[in-house]
Amino acid sequence: SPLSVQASAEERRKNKRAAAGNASPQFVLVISTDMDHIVCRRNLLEASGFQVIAAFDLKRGLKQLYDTLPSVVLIDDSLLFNSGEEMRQQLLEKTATDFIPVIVTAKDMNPADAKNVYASGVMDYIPADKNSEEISALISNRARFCDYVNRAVLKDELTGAYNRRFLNRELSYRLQRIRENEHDGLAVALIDLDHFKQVNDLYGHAKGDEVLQAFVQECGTVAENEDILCRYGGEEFAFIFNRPSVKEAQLKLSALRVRLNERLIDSRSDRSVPIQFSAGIRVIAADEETRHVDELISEADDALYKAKASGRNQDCL
Ligand code: GH3
Ligand code: MG
Ligand code: MG
Ligand code: MG
Repeated sequence: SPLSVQASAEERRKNKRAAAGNASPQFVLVISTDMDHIVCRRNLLEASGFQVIAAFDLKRGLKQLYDTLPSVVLIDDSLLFNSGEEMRQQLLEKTATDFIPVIVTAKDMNPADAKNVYASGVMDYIPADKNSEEISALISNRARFCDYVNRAVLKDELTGAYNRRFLNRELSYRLQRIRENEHDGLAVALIDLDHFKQVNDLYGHAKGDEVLQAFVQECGTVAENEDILCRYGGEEFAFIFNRPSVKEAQLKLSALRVRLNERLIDSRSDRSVPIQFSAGIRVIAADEETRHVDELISEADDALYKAKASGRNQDCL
């Protein structure tokens, strides 16, 4: 089919997630019953560097929306407004949550409809035959907005690690994929820096901030492709490892300990102290009946508490 998309959904999401950090291809989801319209938009958008994902009805469009997190959704007004209230709400809620602009195209523009279209949460309402250069520029503009906002909303400003909002979103997505048997499982390490208050007390808050940044940098050196570090809050982090192996998680954490030990807070000072941490590891196997993100985190937190109670600077299960 001329509309087949080569990259898998997983691949597209990966790109999309990377886009929260760097420039990478942006996806436009075109939902339309009109094959000619889709082909025409696809040619236009691909020429501008976008990748196009197509769906012929709202049901399939919704599936693509969840799987690929596009930067813009372009949809026929007839599909958005005649496919049933429930699916329309689902599209509008999901795009609002992920800050994905929705552009509605209409074959016959009715100015009287515009108010209702905008009131529903749609960002742009345009004629389907609008000049193609103008459409390209509009879509680039909206895609930029989407990526900018997502970056601002999903990353922690101090350290550049992902934030808790991203953690919740990413973990629930992965748990869902595990339930659908499309994911091999994962491990989460909940990490809390040891005696961090002392770091602030000894060196000042600014130095404490630097330590948090250094910690995140070192985590980057042990992370593999799909591993993700999130700042959970304060001096607590969640490291998501993409394989359900306790052993691998432990190996990465000990590699991290070695790196941190070599990187003292202030090597010129005789009061130098190494950055140490305690961690609680929770593994979710592919066949486990996984539950809610909160439960997963809370179990990792229990293990973290054990590590603290057992003398810190160690991991527990
Ligand atoms: P332990 O976890 O080993 O029990 O001891 P702790 O000293 O780390 O204990 P606690 O969790 O109570 O203290 C965490 C400290 O981290 C308190 C807070 O001032 C500091 N902190 C949290 N966020 C930041 C931050 O963004 N920058 C700096 N500099 N300090 C922070
Ligand atoms: Mg803490
Ligand atoms: Mg604490
Ligand atoms: Mg602490």
